Amino acid sequence: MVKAVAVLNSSEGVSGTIFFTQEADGAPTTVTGDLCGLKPGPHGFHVHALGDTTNGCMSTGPHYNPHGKEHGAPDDEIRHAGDLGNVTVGEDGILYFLKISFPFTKLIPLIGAQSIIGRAVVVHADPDDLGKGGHELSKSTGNAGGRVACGIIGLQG
Ligand SMILES: [Cu+2]
Ligand SMILES: [Zn+2]
Repeated sequence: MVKAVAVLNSSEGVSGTIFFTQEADGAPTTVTGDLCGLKPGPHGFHVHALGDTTNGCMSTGPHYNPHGKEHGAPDDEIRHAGDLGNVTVGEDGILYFLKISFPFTKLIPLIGAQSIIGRAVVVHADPDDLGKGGHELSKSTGNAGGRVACGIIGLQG
């Protein structure tokens, strides 16, 4: 089993920890964790291509997209590998992840050539429209607004 972790922080008071585990090569990656300090409601949640935070979350690049597709929903055929949809935050501003482990997380492995180790996880200010909002940004970012917090995905023992 391979385990990874991303510690998220932001100047806007958002913090949290996201955990990734993959049992074996070819298995889906399980995503768990928690976040606090976000405004209530849905927030876009993605794996971005780069583990670079030299200019904050802006330098994490676009959504992780090794297959050169358009942005979409996690259960769409046409989507970025890093498209994890939305996480929904309760009225208390805290997100308690249950567990994300669906076939779609096969596209974010921790093992192999397309591993997400060394990339970044990003949570956004606004909802991800899943490519269907009709906005000029829908097919690239889901028009999910600013990048409120991010963390680099690193190996965990
Ligand atoms: Cu994003
Ligand atoms: Zn995307």
